[in-house]
Amino acid sequence: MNVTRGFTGRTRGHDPGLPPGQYDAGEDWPVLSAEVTPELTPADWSFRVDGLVERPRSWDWEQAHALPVSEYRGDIHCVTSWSKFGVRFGGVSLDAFFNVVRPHVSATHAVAYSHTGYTTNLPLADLTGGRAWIAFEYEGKPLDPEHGGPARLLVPHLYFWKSAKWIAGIRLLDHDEPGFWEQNGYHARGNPWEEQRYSGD
Ligand SMILES: Nc1nc2c(c(=O)[nH]1)N[C@H]1C(S)=C(S)[C@@H](COP(=O)(O)O)O[C@H]1N2
Ligand SMILES: [Mo]
Repeated sequence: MNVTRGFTGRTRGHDPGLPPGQYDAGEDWPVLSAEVTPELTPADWSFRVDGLVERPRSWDWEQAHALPVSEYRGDIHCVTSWSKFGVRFGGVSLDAFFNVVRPHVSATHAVAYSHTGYTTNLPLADLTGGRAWIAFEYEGKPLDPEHGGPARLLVPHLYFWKSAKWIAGIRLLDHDEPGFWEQNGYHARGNPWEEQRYSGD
């Protein structure tokens, strides 16, 4: 992750931190929502992990905040071609939730769903190993409602549509099940470094 970029200055021309077909949005952080931003307070929020797990369970705001804090510093990439460098999110690693529910060996895929009904599918392997978070904070402040606050999924190594805002839960499955954008032609995995934008890429 290019955490030193802010100190060294950006290179003109091709930036090695920029996946193919992306541009640097600089300070801008565009809002992309298929839904109206919900009025969701921390008191209303909950997060559930179920499906192919040993012990399905839900966490409320306080319970989720009792888990170890974990931070992401790095870049994010939207399929509409903007990227942001060197952002900082605070939250809890999904590993901490999975340690409690214990995914079954048969679990290979996941569907993440929002309190609004938005869904997105991912390989389970993309949610483990310290690469995915339930994020509550951006740059040290509570996540803005339009960016998914009070809590969103964060899977920064994949295109940002996988990072479901207003995250409500993750269901583990033994097969892949297309989510909202994936049913509309977007890629099942969405790796920006391989430009997996649309199904067939
Ligand atoms: N619930 C929900 N989550 C969502 C979306 C959405 O429409 N609804 N859009 C996705 C897309 S396409 C992107 S690029 C990012 C946008 O996040 P931002 O609005 O914070 O930039 O959220 C993703 N998560
Ligand atoms: Mo996006």
